[in-house]
Amino acid sequence: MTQPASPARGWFITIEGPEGAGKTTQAARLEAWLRRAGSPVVRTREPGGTRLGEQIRDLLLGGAAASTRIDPLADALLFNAARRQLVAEVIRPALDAGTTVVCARFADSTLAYQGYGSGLDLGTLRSLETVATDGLRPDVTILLDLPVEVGLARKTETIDQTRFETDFDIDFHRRVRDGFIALAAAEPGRFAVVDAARPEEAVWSAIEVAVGRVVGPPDAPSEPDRPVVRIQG
Ligand code: ATM
Repeated sequence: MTQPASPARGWFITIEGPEGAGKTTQAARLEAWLRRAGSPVVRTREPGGTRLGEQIRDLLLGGAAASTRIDPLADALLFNAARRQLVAEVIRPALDAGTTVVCARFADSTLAYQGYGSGLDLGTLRSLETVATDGLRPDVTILLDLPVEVGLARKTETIDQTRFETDFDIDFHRRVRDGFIALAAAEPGRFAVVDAARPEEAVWSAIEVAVGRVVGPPDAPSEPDRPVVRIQG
């Protein structure tokens, strides 16, 4: 990764990855770590994070969705509708106020799932993303990568399965994983790829290093004129 110039707003950090990668757990640890550093933080997720977004999440992932064959473009539009509301209501105001935002999943998930997974045109999806986000992009994206079999096995041990685990085959999930890896390879300055098959503590250590290189360690919060340094992913 290359350290991006300090934004004249809060940092926007996203955590991406396939199912069972531990995004929620690691996002919570990152939030706590940033708070200890004295940084105001908002942690949120996609789809969701607003009242409307959580309703859309329910539509897309709840019980009713299991009995509906949802068209991939309808999927993409609904994920982007939730994204739009989250950007407008939560993310943009927080960033403008100097607050760091940690978001579990963002637009890369649509490219990976509806693009690489379901086969929608990536250019179309990028256009939708730009409309939904007004071009807002994360400063740092942590990709928690792990073999699909490992991630799906972790999910079958839990009760929070969605149609993505029950209705989509293993090849779909392999395409999603490969898609995330391709997205990371195309933007090495934004992405840090972390091996999420390792124990939680080791995964956290890698995230701490990757984010710390960009925003500064907890005892040295970033300053607006921090010099840009070159770092390894
Ligand atoms: P989790 O937030 O629990 O990871 O579930 C959200 C699901 O929505 C996830 N499912 N699986 N597997 C991925 C899917 N999703 C998309 O397909 N496109 C998107 O744009 C987003 C944000 C999520």
